[in-house]
Amino acid sequence: MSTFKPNALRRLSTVLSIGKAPMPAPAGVSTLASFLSKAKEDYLSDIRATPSKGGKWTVVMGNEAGDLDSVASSIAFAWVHSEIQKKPCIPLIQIARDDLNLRAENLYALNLAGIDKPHEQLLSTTDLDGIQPFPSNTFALVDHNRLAPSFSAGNKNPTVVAVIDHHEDEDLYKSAFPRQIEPAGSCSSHMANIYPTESEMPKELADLLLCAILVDTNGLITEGKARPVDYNAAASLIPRSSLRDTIHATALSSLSKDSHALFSLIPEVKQLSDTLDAKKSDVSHLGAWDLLRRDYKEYTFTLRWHPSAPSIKAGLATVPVKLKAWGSGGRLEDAAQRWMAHRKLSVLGVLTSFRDNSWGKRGNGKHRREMAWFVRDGTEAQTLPLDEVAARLWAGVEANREVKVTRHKKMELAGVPSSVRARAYKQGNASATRKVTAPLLRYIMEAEADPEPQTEEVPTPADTAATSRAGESS
Ligand SMILES: [Mn+2]
Repeated sequence: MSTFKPNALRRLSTVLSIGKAPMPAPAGVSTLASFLSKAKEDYLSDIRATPSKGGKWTVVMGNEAGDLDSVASSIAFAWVHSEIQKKPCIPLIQIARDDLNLRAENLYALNLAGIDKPHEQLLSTTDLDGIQPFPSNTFALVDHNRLAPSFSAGNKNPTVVAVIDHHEDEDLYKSAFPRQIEPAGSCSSHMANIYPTESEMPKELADLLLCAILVDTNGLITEGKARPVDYNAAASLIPRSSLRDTIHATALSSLSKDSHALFSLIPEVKQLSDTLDAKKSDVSHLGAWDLLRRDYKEYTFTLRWHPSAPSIKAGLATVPVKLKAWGSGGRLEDAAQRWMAHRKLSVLGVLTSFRDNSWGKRGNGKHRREMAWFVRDGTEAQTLPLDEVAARLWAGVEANREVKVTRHKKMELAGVPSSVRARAYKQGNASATRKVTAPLLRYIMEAEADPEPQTEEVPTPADTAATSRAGESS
């Protein structure tokens, strides 16, 4: 906080002087929760009775990591589409129902937004298990911008009608409208900023979006990932959120546009952010298996350099605890083998992000990252050119000047079978998140020419550095 000037602090302390007593929560059912329950019930009854009825629905999804940003953004989109634009729209949370429990910060924020039985109120992939092809073909994407293959496989005319995101633009779906893919700390900020001004936003939705923004920007601190779009979003959300009852109204209206960075100093905002952060950081109850699937994304690559150009599946798991604390003694190798077999993966990257001297809790130590990679010759599909793929991966990762890896001497990964190759690294650049690693992996796997580690730099997209400040990945 040392970057704030004393006069700005004084200004803030005068405008934020009084906090009114918290108002009791209004009686009755949450607007947002009843909307979600009804949408889920209607959607499931439509597709179960007459599968073709799925065609009248727009299915909106966040990414398959199922983080709060994805959950909040997809719910916000569905609300606007259904309740304001009067077109049927259902948010699909891209994780299994039981996996909702892996993110305590999500449960907390959903509960704050009146969604107190998310397992019942939200549509998850578990609700659609075994239904092939996917029962709807109109999609909206938030918090990612490429439709996963399982939604288009065997599906007639799958169409992406809208994209709102803050990841690297993959240049797809050019006729989608809106199609807004711009850097931001949180996709939820885009959702707040494009909310129709003439319509009232339910308090619960403001709470949900605000929580997501706080999680993604470390509480809107100036040293974090927050950008002007995030501050603008928070400025519009706070007066509509349940914080409006505890923060004095004049305090908010007095915050001028250029002092939005001071949001992190409002006690009520800081308290909410600290609570979410504590929930998110406490993964001490999770073992290796849960840690691998808690924050996980999956990709399909075509090995164009190989004569038969096979397609493979690869996964990237982000884990907020250092490898040695949960993966030593063969635990990482074991969990990785099981997860790869379960997901039919040829490549798995485990990306850790943590602070020194901390066990899953936020400490004051230095922010560090590690990578562990596994390449596996699966028996499910075609035989993988195992050693060629592994050699490309090691060479490509080791040559990359953005991640700056060195071999991890304390993680030998000796406990893998002969059909698996594995290597662990320490990352020299702790700011390079999965937003950097995912495009790098795609490049290494798909580039037709051999990556030349000695003479040629492996490129990473120009805009990734800007979206990958220190902190957790998105
Ligand atoms: Mn996001």
